[in-house]
Amino acid sequence: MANIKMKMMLVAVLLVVLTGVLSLRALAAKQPAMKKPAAKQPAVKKVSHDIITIDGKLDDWTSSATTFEMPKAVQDATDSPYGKVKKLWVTHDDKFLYFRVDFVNPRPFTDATQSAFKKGYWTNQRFIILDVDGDSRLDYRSAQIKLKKSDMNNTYVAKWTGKKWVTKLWHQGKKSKWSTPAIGTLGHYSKDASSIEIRMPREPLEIQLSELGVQVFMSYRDKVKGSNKWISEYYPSRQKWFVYNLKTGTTKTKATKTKTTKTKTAKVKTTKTDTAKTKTTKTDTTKTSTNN
Ligand SMILES: [Ca+2]
Repeated sequence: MANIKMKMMLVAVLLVVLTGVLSLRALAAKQPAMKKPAAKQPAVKKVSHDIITIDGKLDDWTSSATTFEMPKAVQDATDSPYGKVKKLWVTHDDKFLYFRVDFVNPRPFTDATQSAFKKGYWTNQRFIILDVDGDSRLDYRSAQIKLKKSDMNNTYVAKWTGKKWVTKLWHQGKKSKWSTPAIGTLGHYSKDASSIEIRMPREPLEIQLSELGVQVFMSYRDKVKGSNKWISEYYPSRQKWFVYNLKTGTTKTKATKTKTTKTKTAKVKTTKTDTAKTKTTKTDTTKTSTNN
């Protein structure tokens, strides 16, 4: 009798211990899932020294920014001298992406107020095109616009929905969440009009990868020095992208398969580092796509 009682007690004790162990394990298994943050943006290298003020003054662009030289073949083939781009600069901090475009020739403004272009020159001033999800198809583009009683230094960002362009980030002064100087989109030509610096907030762009595809886009019509037709010129080309790495702040060569043409692009890993000049890494990007 006593023996049976003992056995029953032992079983009871074992059950209690087992239940305890199981519930502890269940708790342990649950904990990491509960602690897991909603990872939206990729980890970012701290570049606290890269705070760029968008004011048209370029002295805050330091050697830590990544630079991309424009392909000579594209430069040489432009419709007008105003389509020629020299260099793209890209940098970022935890809140913003910063771009600077250096033109071969200053923008043909009528005067220093930068509020109008010379007769016979029209442009959309859409300089930056972004691919933020790695499919080598455009997602966003910047645009400069002239507002009433203002110059051309107003910037907004449009999103390509797959069918049409919609304004994603409004320019300053608009009643919109991202339209304040502290957190919003900004752009400003340099005083001599041969460069422009542009800032975009990262959060609303829903950047999914640490690698950003960037193109410089020149859209204009030049009656005086060009063919008087609307022209679209892309750097490095319509099919190729400069790739900027948000994690490292440097570039990496990347080739992707296109969704539309299913053409397999050869993977080219040619990363040249120019140690003499700056810390930048130049890249031969071969991301192929069919843009809209
Ligand atoms: Ca500046």
